[in-house]
Amino acid sequence: MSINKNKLLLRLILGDQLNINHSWFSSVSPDITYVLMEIRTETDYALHHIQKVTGIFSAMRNFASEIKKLNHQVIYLKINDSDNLQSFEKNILHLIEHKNFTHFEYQLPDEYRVDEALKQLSKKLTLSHEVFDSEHFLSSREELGEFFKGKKLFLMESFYRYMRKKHRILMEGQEPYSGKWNYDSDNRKKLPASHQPTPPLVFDNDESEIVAEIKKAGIKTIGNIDEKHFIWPTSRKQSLELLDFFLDYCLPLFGTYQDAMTPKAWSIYHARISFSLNIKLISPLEVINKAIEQWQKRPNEIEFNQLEGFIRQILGWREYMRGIYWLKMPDYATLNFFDHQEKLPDWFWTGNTKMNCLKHSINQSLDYAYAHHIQRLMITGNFLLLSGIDPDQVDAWYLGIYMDAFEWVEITNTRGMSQYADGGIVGSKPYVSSATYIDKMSHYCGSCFYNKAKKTGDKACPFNSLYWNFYDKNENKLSKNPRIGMMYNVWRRMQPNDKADILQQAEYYLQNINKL
Ligand code: FAD
Ligand code: DLZ
Ligand code: SF4
Repeated sequence: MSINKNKLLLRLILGDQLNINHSWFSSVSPDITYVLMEIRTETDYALHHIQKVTGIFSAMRNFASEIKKLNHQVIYLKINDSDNLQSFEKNILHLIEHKNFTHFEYQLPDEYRVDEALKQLSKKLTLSHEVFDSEHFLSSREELGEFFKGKKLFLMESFYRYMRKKHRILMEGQEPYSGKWNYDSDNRKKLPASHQPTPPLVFDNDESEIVAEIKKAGIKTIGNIDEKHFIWPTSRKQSLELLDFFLDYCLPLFGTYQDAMTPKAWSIYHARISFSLNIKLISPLEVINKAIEQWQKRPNEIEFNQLEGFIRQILGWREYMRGIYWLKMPDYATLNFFDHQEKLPDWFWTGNTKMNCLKHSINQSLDYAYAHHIQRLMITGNFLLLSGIDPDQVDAWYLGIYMDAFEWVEITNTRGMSQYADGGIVGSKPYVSSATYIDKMSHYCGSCFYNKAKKTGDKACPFNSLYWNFYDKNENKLSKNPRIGMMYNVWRRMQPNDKADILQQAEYYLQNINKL
C-alpha cells in the first residue's frame, strides 16, 4: 500500500524508542522509511558504561531487524559506517537531501537536550514535519504540572493516587482495593543472614562484534563487560522473559526485601526491568497488568502488599519523576540547594575504597551497570551528599554508569531525591544516614575495615561523623524542616567536646576523601 503518490516519509526512531506496539508500525508502506542511527552525540554526551552502549546498540539492531522482517523500510546507520555523520541533525538533513523525502516525523524524545535539538532541526526543514507521542507513558509530559497547579508541594503519593484512579488500577470504585493506598510500612526488612536470594536470570548474548565496533570507533566508556556472555535483555522477547522471571520468582518477596542490601546478591528480588522499560521494549501498562494477573492467579503466594509496592514504583514514582522533569527543566539541571562544590572521589570510578558498603555498591555497578534503588540512594548517594560533592559531578556519574540511566529519570532521582539539590521538590527531606541505618538494612558492616559503632578515632565509620557534620553545616537550611527538627535536638544536646571531635573527624575524612 502506498500512503500518497508524492509523499515520501522519513521517520526517526531514537535508541530509547524501541516500541514495536507504537501505532506507527500498525501498517506497512513502501513510502515510509524508518531511520535508526548509532551516533557520537549520543555515545559521548556522558561517559557511559560499556554495557549501556552495547545494550542500546544491540537492542537498536535487533529492533531494526524485527521491523524489517515485518516489511517496513529501514535505514540503519552503524557507528563506523562511512556515510554516518554522527548527529541526528546532520544525518537527517543528509538523508532528506539525498533520498528525496518530502515529510519528516519523530516521536517526542524523553530528554530535554534531544527535544531541543529536534525542535531546532525542525525549524531548519523546508519540508513538512510532525511530532508524535511515544505512546509509552501513562501520563503526558504536562499532566503532573496540571495536577499540582497552584500547589507548593509536589507529593508523589497524591500523584500516585490520582494515577490509580485515572487508570483504574487496584481500585474498588473510588476507593483503593482493600481500603489502603500504600503498604510501604509492611515492607523493607533486612535479609536474614541464612537467606540466599533467588539468583537473577541473566542472558547469554554474544555481543563481541558490537563491542569491537565500539572500541574501533574510539568511544570512551567505563565499567566491565563479558561481551561473549552479555547479561542484559536486548529484545522484547528477552525483556518479557525477564519480566516473567521476576513475576514467577521475585514478586512474592519484592516488597519485603526491597530495601535490603547484601554483598551476596547484586539484585536480590528486584526486577531489573528498568533498561527494557526505559528503551521501551516493554510498556509500563503491560508490566502492571501482568503483575496483577499473576497476583490474581497466585493469591496465596503473592500478598497484596508486594504487588502494591511494585506497582507504586512504576505507576507512581516512574511517572512522577518524568512529570517533574518536564515541569522543571531546564532549570532543574542547575539547582544546587546546598551549594555543594566538592569533587567526586576518584574511587567512584574504581571501587577502590575500604568502605565495604561503597566498595560493593560501586564494584557491582562497574561489573553489572546496575545497583538497586537503596544502594543508589542510601550508599552512594548518601555518601556523596554527606561529602558535599558538586551535583553536576554526581549527575554525570549516575547518568553514565547505569544501564537504565536516561536524564529524565536519572536527574530527578539523583539531583532531586538523592542529593536534595532541588531544595525539596521531589523529597521532603534529604536522604542521609549514619552507619546505623546501613547496618540495619545490610550485611556490609560486619566485614568492613571501619567500625560502624564509632563516630571518632581509629577506624571510625566515616558515615557517622559526616552525618552530623552535614546537619551542622546546613543548620540554617534544614533546622526548620519539621521532618528533621528532631535530629537537631539530638545534635544540640550532645556535649560540646564530643561535637567538636565529630566535626574534626569529619573534616579529616573530607580532607582525605580519596584515601577512604
Ligand atoms: P525495581 O526495584 O524492581 O522496581 C521496578 C521498576 O519501578 C523499575 O524498573 C523502575 O522502572 C521503577 N522505579 C522504581 N523506583 C523508581 C524511581 N525512584 N524512579 C523511577 N522509576 C522507579 N531509575 C531509572 O530508571 N534510571 C535512572 O537513571 C535512575 N537513576 C537513579 C539514581 C538514583 C540516585 C536513585 C536513588 C534512583 C535512580 N533510579 C533510576 C530509580 C531506581 O533506582 C531504578 O529505577 C531501579 O533501581 C531499577 O532497577 P529495577 O528494574 O530492578 O527496579
Ligand atoms: C544512550 C544512547 C546511546 C549511548 N547511544 C545512542 C545512539 O547511538 N543512538 C540513539 O538513537 N540513541 C542512543 N542513546 C539513547 C539516546 O541518548 C536517547 O534517545 C535520548 O537521550 C533521548 O531520550
Ligand atoms: Fe559502610 Fe561504615 Fe558499615 Fe563500613 S562500617 S560498611 S563504611 S556503613
